[in-house]
Amino acid sequence: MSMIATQQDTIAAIATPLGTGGVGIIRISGSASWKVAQTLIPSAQKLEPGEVKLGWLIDPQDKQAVDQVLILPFKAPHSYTGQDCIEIHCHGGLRLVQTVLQLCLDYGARSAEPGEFSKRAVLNHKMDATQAESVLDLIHAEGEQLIKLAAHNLHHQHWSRRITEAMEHIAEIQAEITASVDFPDEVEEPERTVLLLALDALIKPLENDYEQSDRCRYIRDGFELALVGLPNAGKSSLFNRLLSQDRAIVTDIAGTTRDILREKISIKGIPLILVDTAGIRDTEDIIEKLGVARSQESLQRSTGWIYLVDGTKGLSVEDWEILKPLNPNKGLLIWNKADHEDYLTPEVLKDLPCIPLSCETGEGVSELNNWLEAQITSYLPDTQLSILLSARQMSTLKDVLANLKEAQAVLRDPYLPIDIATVPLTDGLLQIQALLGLDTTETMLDSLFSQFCVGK
Ligand SMILES: Nc1nc2c(ncn2[C@@H]2O[C@H](COP(=O)(O)OP(=O)(O)OP(=O)(O)O)[C@@H](O)[C@H]2O)c(=O)[nH]1
Ligand SMILES: [Mg+2]
Repeated sequence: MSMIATQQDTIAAIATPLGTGGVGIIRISGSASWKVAQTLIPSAQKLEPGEVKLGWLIDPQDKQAVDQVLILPFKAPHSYTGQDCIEIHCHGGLRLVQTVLQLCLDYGARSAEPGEFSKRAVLNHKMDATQAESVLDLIHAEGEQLIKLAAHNLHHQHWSRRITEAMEHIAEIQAEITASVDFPDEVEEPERTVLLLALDALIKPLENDYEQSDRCRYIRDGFELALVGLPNAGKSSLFNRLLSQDRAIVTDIAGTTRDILREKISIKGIPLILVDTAGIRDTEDIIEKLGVARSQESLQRSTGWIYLVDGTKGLSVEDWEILKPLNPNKGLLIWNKADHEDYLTPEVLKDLPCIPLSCETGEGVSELNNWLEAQITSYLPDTQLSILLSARQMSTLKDVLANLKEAQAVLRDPYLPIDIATVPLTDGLLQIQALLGLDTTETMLDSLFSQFCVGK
C-alpha cells in the first residue's frame, strides 16, 4: 500500500513490540487524537498537555470495561510528530493491546503505516531526515556501540548541522556568482581563486566525514571474521567453541563443511559475524568446489581473518599459497590441536601473530579472545567525534562531493564562463535538500520510512 501523503488523518499504532510484556503502548497522532481517546476513556474529558491521567477504557458499544490505562496527552507542536498526540499505556497482553488499537481504529483513527509517525515528525520539522535515520539505527541496533553512536548523532545533531551549514555555504557561493551574472553593472564578478578556496573548505570536512563513516561501517553491519584453512584444520570446531554451541558439523572427514555458515556474537558491544568456511583445496567434487569458491569470496569480503593450521601436520605448501596474499594486519594464525600427541612446535611467521590452541581442551581460547578484542578495539572510533552515515547518506554525500569538485573544475578552466559552475552547485544543493528531507520528495521519504516499524 502506498503511503498517503495527507497529514489530516489521525493515525494509530501499537508502539511497543508485539508480544506479552508489562506495558503496551498505543500511540495516536493527528487532530482527532484527543477525541479518539476521550471517546474510549470517559474519565479523560479534561486533559492537560503533559499531564498523565489514569482511567478506565470502556468499549463504547457494550459499555464493557476493557482495561485500566494511563493516558499521556501532547498538544501540537510539542509532541514527537508535531501534531496533537495521545499515548495510551495499557497492560501488555498481546490480545489486549490489539483490542485497544482496534477500538481506536473503530472510533476515528486509521492504522499507521510503517514509520509514519517519524515521517510526520520530519514533515512538521520536528527533525530532519538524517535524524530520523539515527532513530532507525537506534531501533535496529544490534550492538551497544551503534546505540551509543546513533543516540549521539541524534542528540548532538552533529551531521545534520554540518550538512545544513554546507548547504548554506553552497547557496551563498551560488548567489554570489548568479548576482554578478544577472547584475554585471552592480555586482563585481567574484574572484575564481576565492571561490575555489571556499569550495575546498566545504569539500575537505565532508570528505573526512565520508571516510570516517566508511571506516566505522562495521559498527552497524558487523565485523566479519572468516575462519579459513585446509580441510580438517579444525575451523568448524573453533566456530562451535566461539559460539559455545554445536552449530557446525565436525567430523574427521576432510571436506565436511561445504557451505558458508554465519553466526553473530558480540564483542565489546560490536556485532562480530563468525564465518565458518569450507576447507580450501583442489577438489573434483562439484559441491565442495562451490564451497571453496565461497570460502575465497568470504575471505575477500571479511574485515578480519583467522587462519587455522592443523598442528599435527604443520604448515604445508598449500597453506602458504593461501596465506601469501592475505593482509597480515587483519589476521591471526591459529596452530590448532595443541592437545594432540603428534602436535608440532608452532612455526612463527614474521609479522603474523600466532596462537597455539586446542578446540578440545580450550587451551589458547582466552588468548584468542584477547586478540579479537584488540582487533575490534583498534577499529573503535571516538564516539564523541564520530558520525555514522547510512548507506543513503553515504551515496548522496558522494554525489554532492562530485558536484562540488565539478564546480571547481569549471572555475579552474579560464575558458568557461563562471556561471556554468552554478549547474553542478544547484545539483549539489538539491541533493543536500533531499538528504535532509527538506524538499520532502515523497518517494524519498516513503522509501526511508518504510524501513521503520509501525508505531514509530
Ligand atoms: N585432538 C584435537 N582434534 C581436533 C581439534 N580441533 C579439531 N579436531 C578434530 O579435527 C577434525 C576436523 O575438525 P573440523 O572442525 O571438522 O575441521 P574443519 O577445518 O572444519 O574441516 P572441513 O570442514 O573439512 O574443512 C575432527 O575430527 C575434529 O574432532 C583439536 O583441537 N584437538
Ligand atoms: Mg568444517
